[in-house]
Amino acid sequence: MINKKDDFKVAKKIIFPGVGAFGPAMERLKQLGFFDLLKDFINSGKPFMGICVGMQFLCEGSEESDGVKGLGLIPASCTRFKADTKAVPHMGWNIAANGSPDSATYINHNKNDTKYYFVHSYGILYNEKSNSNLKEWIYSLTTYKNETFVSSVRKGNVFATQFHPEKSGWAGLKVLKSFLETDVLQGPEFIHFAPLCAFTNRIIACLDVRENDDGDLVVTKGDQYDVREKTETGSIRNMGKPVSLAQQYFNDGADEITFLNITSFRSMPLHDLPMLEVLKKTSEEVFVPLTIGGGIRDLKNPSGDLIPAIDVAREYFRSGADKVSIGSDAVFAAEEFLKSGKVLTGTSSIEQISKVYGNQAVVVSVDPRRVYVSSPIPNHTCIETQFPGPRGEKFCWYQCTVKGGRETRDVDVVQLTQSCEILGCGEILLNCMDKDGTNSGFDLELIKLVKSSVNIPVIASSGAGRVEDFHFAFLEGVEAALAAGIFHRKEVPIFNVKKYLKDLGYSVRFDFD
Ligand code: 1PR
Repeated sequence: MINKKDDFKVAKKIIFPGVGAFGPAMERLKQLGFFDLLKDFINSGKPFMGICVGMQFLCEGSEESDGVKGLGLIPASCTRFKADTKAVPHMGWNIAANGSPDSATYINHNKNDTKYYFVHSYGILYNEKSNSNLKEWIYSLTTYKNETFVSSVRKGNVFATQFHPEKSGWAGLKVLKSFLETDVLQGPEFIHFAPLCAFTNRIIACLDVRENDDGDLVVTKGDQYDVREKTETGSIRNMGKPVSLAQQYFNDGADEITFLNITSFRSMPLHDLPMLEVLKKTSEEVFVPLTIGGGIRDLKNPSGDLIPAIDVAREYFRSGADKVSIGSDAVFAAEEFLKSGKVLTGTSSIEQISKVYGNQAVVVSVDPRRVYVSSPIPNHTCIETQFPGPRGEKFCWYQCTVKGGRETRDVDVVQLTQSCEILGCGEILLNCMDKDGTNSGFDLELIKLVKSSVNIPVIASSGAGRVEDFHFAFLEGVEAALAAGIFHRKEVPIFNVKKYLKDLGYSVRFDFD
């Protein structure tokens, strides 16, 4: 681990897993005095591997942070994906393809089944004509809908991936192992071709975590957010231990794991965040992206000092989280934003965290519930529903809630998600209080409404009961679908969901390599 400048002298190989936005990452490297030391290390001919921003660092610059210079080794700049026909960031699993059959020294190019985890809005976009000067660098290409980009580079002692091998399951660990164990880095000249898009729809396992009445941290599961047994004791439902369940879902093939600390609306001092330990232990054994939600906001410690949300998030990232999910605080931020006439102040938790860690690191978790009305109302986006309300109302709007659904606010789901996208969130976790725990299928009308309102990825959540439900959600265009109850109760294994989707022709990730 490189902690100080002297560590560069003894390092034999360096892996630089850069995270965050390009500008702040480069600034931080310079502040630490590491920018030039990395340059010297690479020039010395010792093996270097960059990951994500660690790869972009090798470029001349990035559209993400105008005027900030990278190392300039790769003769290219990173540009933003176009959100014309697809969600941005490119967040999920995709292939890294190469036309040379014998070039699989590091990456499994040959089997189009091998998928790696990507999460980025910027990259080295590729087209055959303009990128002829990149020829000697390109090691693999990946296509995301209508754009192809360079997903890894390799030249001399330098190897770098835009995807995250450390989050790409066993396939990714093989990439890291090859880099660590292989000394000869020169390979044959590669044949470049733009591969077909193999972007997968993600299947996410969600673990709602809280203390039970005995003070143990357990995974629980609610019915429309009520997590107590319907018995006389009314104890908290206990579905298992957070770390071991996460391990199980990783082994079962979950593409991502989400932990939600569901009682975090209670005040918590920074040093006592219960999920930090869960994340540390999980990230030692689980090699897919981890999202943590619950209590991501400005906190006060017992002495009354303010701890900004960015510091809270930093603790979680350091403990192994890849994304943080913001619930209640996103609703309050959206209210402020709308009230101010859409002024960006930079002070909301979404803005604080996305500025440093990038949009892709900030998820907004939405807890809406239906409000039925007999005709459309002026201040909220209403839909005509196929499932009329209790008094036959033909319209409804989706009201946002905070504090685990305990309090409703005068913000609808379109206002919330659109505001949060502008504030800098990179993904929407779309729960639905009416559907949660019902096994009756996702609220497809809600999904359609939100999906058509934002350009960022949307995760369908709440209500999954059968493998078919995932297909129906994906037909509405969501990038991912999440379930809890059916996985915890072992009613529908993750494998069955993926097998069903694959048989229907979806691109799906199986990590059997
Ligand atoms: O407000 O930033 O502290 O975040 C709190 C987080 O905790 C929010 O993301 C909120 O959704 C979540 N939360 C709070 N209370 C509950 C509860 O259940 N009492 N869980 C709760 C929300 C919804 C999903 C669930 C899916 C799938 N749970 O996470 O896993 O609905 O369930 P299903 O497949 O069984 O239908 P903050």
